[in-house]
Amino acid sequence: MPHVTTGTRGEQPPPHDGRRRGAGAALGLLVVGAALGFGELAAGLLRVTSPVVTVGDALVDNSPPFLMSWAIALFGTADKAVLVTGVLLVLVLSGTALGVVASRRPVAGYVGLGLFTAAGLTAVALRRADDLGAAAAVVVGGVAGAVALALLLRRLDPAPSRAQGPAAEPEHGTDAERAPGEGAEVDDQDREPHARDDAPGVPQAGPDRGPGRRGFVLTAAGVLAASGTAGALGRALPTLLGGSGSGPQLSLPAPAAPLPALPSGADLGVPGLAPFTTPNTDFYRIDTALTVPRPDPAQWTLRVHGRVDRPFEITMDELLSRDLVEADITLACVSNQVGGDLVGNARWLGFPLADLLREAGVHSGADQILSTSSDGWTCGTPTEVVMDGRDALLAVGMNGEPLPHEHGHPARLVVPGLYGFVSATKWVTDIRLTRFADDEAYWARRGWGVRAPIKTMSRIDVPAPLGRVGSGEVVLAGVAWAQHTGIAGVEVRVDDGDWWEAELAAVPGIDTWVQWVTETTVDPGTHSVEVRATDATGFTQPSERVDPIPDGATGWHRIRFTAT
Ligand SMILES: Nc1nc2c(c(=O)[nH]1)N[C@H]1C(S)=C(S)[C@@H](COP(=O)(O)O)O[C@H]1N2
Ligand SMILES: [Mo]
Repeated sequence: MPHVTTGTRGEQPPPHDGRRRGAGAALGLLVVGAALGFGELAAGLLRVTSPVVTVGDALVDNSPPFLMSWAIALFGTADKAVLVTGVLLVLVLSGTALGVVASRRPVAGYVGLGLFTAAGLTAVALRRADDLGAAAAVVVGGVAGAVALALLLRRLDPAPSRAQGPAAEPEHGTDAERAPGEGAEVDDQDREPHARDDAPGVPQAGPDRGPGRRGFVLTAAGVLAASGTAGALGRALPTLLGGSGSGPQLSLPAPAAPLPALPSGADLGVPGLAPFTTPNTDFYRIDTALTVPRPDPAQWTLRVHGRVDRPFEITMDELLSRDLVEADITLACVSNQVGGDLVGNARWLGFPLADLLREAGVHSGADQILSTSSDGWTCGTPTEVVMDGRDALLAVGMNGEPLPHEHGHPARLVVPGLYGFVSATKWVTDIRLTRFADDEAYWARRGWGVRAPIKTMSRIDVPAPLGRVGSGEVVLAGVAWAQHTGIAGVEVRVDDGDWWEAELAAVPGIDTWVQWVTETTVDPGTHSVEVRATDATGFTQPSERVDPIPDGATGWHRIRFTAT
């Protein structure tokens, strides 16, 4: 138990600003921790979105497009981690400030907490206006913060009466009303030995109050433990309560007409080359959700409505009892840079989206399928594309398993040939037929394309960029894609020499990527490789480098490697 012995016996203690600030900062952090922990617990109990996530979501949704593009460009798929870190940093900084101020002016602490709570409620209103539970979780967090603040302030500032003797010992509650000028007395806690010496034999505190500093530390430890437990419990509750926490539990029916196995030779098995089928656990993940939504399959419904003759709603049981089909489809993200890995291939199981829409009877003129996820993300897909006979799916399975939570469990859309942001709604719960003239989806509103077919693209996987290989015979390999068009050829050149045709692996159809491979001989030294694909329409990838925004990157992928 450290004792601070500055100041001499009998002197008025000088105000120890640094120490007071330190205690205040700790207090502020504990208060923020209590608010977060109990907010998390309330969210877990009420089965609603955690306040932190709601705030993060609201930030994502309401940040200006240039900021989002910048964040995606700069941080890629780490953008979420960066955002969460940023939110936590802001909380730590403002919590510290709140504590320092509150240690002098308790009222300001409560006002600050009120502002936090108001910010949380604003986020709820912006993001899930109809969600009273989410609002309640925010309020619970705010109240917990206030309770922690009251408890800690009491301990932080136990001694205004000491100099005056026990008769003047105030009720703890009045601490909060002390005038700011009296803040210097905070330091009395540090001077416990002196205070004690100054009034020997005088009972220092009520039975509930330890010596000041010790009392503060004990209370702080108590608040920390309670908040930590509450937070951990809140986080664990969804898993403990709902069966869906531990992993998708759906049992999928077999497809009514199973696809044949992949053609032999679809996967060349070249070390370092992306496998033809991307394992679910390696599949790229892109979405705006800070925490993975986990709609309960038992409660899940998909509503199909809008400009249709027969709006309806379908449950998961009804969906699974239908004749499901399989399709091999390569998904690609519009944000993928030339050479990037925001692309993956899977065998999807689902119900044909066109059939579903036909049941509803789509009005002519309803040129946009506006789909919405359980967390409110929206996506606009051209109706004519989905209805043109391609394997657009309302998918429930991915590579023989229920959709992983990260990839849209229990149901998502997959449309071959369109970038994910205009076609691949995960956690889909609502499909409304509308017109592009009437409604703008999430990314369209932020300046991205409206109709965004995937651009013909190719990538070099082997050698790895800046990789080292032995000189002599060198294997070059990669993938190329032009979904729903098909790849006709892939050309490669080394050190800006002549182009030559690479060998293409087998494919199950025109909706997947294709592996390519070729060989060359190189001298020791550094070399470049470049690749370009030509699709089945005869169109060859242009060399011109174009940024992903608004509707996909172009350019030839070029890497350097060293032969030794
Ligand atoms: N609900 C929801 N679905 C979404 C998105 C999203 O932000 N929210 N992002 C889309 C984008 S931009 C892409 S590229 C694909 C990625 O799907 P994946 O994460 O399964 O690879 O999901 C699409 N579906
Ligand atoms: Mo995307």
